[in-house]
Amino acid sequence: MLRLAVIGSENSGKSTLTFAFGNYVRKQGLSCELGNFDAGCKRAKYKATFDIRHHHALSKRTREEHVEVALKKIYTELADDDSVRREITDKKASIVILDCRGGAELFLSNGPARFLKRYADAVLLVFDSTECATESEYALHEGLAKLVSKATGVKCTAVANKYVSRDAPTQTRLLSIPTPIKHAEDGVLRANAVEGTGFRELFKHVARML
Ligand SMILES: Nc1nc2c(ncn2[C@@H]2O[C@H](COP(=O)(O)OP(=O)(O)OP(=O)(O)O)[C@@H](O)[C@H]2O)c(=O)[nH]1
Ligand SMILES: [Mg+2]
Repeated sequence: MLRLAVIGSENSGKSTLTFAFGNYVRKQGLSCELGNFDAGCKRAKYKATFDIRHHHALSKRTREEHVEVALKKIYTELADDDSVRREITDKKASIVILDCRGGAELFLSNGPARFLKRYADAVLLVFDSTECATESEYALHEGLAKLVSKATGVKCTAVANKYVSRDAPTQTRLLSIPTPIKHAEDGVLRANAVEGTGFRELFKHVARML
């Protein structure tokens, strides 16, 4: 079984990717379960077989403390919570995707890093490629993924989401029709969670770790 944690900044498309890639994994003949690890999630985007909101509510804590502080505490508590960890480890699916709240910076700190170390076998650091003006921003996320790997001991790979190939004709890009996504030479995977493109490479990447 592979526990795949999805992390990344707000609105990068973590939940959409979790749901769509989960369906893709099932189409490849593997069983896949989804876990919501966003304690502040207001509306679920998919049917999760694990929901952190049954254990921790972010809104209760944020009345008294800053959201980042509250998140750190939740992940720190989870890291040592063997009963919750067992709920994930005991799943029978080939792949369990953990849709986590928080970006690379959060998971570089002690408690959250230990959470990933104990709950995940691999991590995807999702970022919004439409917010990247230059290739160097891809390199930045690739670097952040490496730092997460180092801090957690779990392999973390950057995924440029909302990606539409720049080689696509203008009209294709404007209409956002699925375009073939070139193999990532730079170690950053490309995907478009809405169009479902880039999933073949992403699946190959994940399957190598099974
Ligand atoms: N065009 C495009 N839109 C996307 C893609 N993935 C996600 N979105 C949109 O981006 C928005 C945010 O997606 P979510 O999946 O909620 O992102 P998230 O990272 O889970 O967000 P939070 O949990 O709120 O931090 C939604 O409006 C999605 O429809 C994509 O690949 N392409
Ligand atoms: Mg989400």
